Amino acid sequence: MATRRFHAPADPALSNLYADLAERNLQPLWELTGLLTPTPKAWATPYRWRGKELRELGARAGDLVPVDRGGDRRVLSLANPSLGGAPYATPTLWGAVQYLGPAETAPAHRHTPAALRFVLEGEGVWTLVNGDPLHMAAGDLILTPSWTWHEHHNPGTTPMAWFDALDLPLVEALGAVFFERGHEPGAARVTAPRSASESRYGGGPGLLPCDGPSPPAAHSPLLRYPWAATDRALSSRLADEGAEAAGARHAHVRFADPTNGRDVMPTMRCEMHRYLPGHTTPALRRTGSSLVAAFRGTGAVVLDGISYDVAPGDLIAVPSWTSVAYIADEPLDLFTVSDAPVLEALALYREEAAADPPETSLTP
Ligand code: GTQ
Ligand code: FE2
Repeated sequence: MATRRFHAPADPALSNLYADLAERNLQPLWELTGLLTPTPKAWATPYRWRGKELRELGARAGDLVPVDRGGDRRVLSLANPSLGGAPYATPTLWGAVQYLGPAETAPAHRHTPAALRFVLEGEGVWTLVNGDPLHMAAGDLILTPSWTWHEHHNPGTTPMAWFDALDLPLVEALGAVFFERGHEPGAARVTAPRSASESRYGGGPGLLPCDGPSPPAAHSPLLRYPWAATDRALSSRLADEGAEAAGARHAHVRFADPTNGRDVMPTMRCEMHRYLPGHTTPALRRTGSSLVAAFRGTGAVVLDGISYDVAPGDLIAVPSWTSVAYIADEPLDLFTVSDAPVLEALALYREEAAADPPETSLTP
C-alpha cells in the first residue's frame, strides 16, 4: 500500500513537498493525529462469547472435524470483531475453546508462544507437557510454557472442552513465533502415574524439594494448579477477611511460581476471583488486556459502564484501559489471564480507580 499522501490545497509548494514525501515513503508528524494520545487508544473493544454457544459449536465441530495431522487441534479461536478479522481476542492474547472427543489425541508439538488451559467443566483429559502427565479436571489450571512439548489425550468415554489462552498475538508482533511438530501420534503415551512437576512442586504450601535439579528460571516449575487448592485459598481468604472486616465480599488469588512468587509465565498473569452475592466492586482500569472466563455462579462484568451478564462458560475480552467492575448474583468464580507481567517488566503497568461508578445498562 502506498504511503498516505497529505494535501495543502492553499499552498502549492507545501503540496509538492507532501507529494515528494509520499513518493519517498515519509510522513510529516505535524499532520499525524491520534498517535500520542493522552490515555491509551481503545482500538479493541470489549466482547463476550456465550458459554452455551461455545459448548454447542464445539460439539458440532467434534462431530464434523477429525483431530489428526491435518489440523492437530480442534480449537475455536475467539475473534474479537474489533480486531479486523484476526483470530485474536485482544491485541496481545489468543483465547479459544478446545474440544477433544473420547479416545482422541491432539498430537505433540511445541511453539514459542506460551499457552495455558483452564478447565471449565468435565474431566479426564491428560496433557503431557515435556512428557509429564497432567490430569485435567474442572477448575484446574495447566501451563504449557514457551517451547515445551505438549499433546492432549482423552482416554475416557466422554468429550471434554476447555479454555485455552496463548500470548500468540504478542509473540507474533515481536517476530518470535517458532513451531515444531513432535513424534507421530500413537497409542496413549501416559507413561507415569503421577506428574514429576506436581510431586516435586505441588507437595504443599511453602514446601520445596531440597534435592534434585534446579527449577527452570523462565516459568513456574509447577505445571498444574488443581482446583481443590485454588478453592481452598479463596475460601480461606474470605473467611479471614470476613472475620477482620465484616463486609469483605470478594477474594482474589494469583497463581504463582512456588519457588519465587512470580507470575506463572513471563508473559501471562493468572488469577482466580470469587465474589459473594450482592457485591459490586469499585471500577478499575489497567494498562494491558485480559480475558475473563466465568467458571461458576452468575453475575455481571461491567466494562466502560456497559453491563455484560455472565453465566458459566462465558468468555470476555477486556481491552487496555477499559474500566472493569464485577457484580455477583450468586457466588461468582472467575478465572482471569492478562499480559500484566509484560507491562510490568517494561515499566508500562498502570492502574487507577475509574472515575464513574458503574452503570448497569444492558447489552443485547
Ligand atoms: O492445545 O496446543 O488454542 O497449539 C492454540 C494453539 C491450543 C494447543 C490453541 C495450540 C493449542
Ligand atoms: Fe500448542
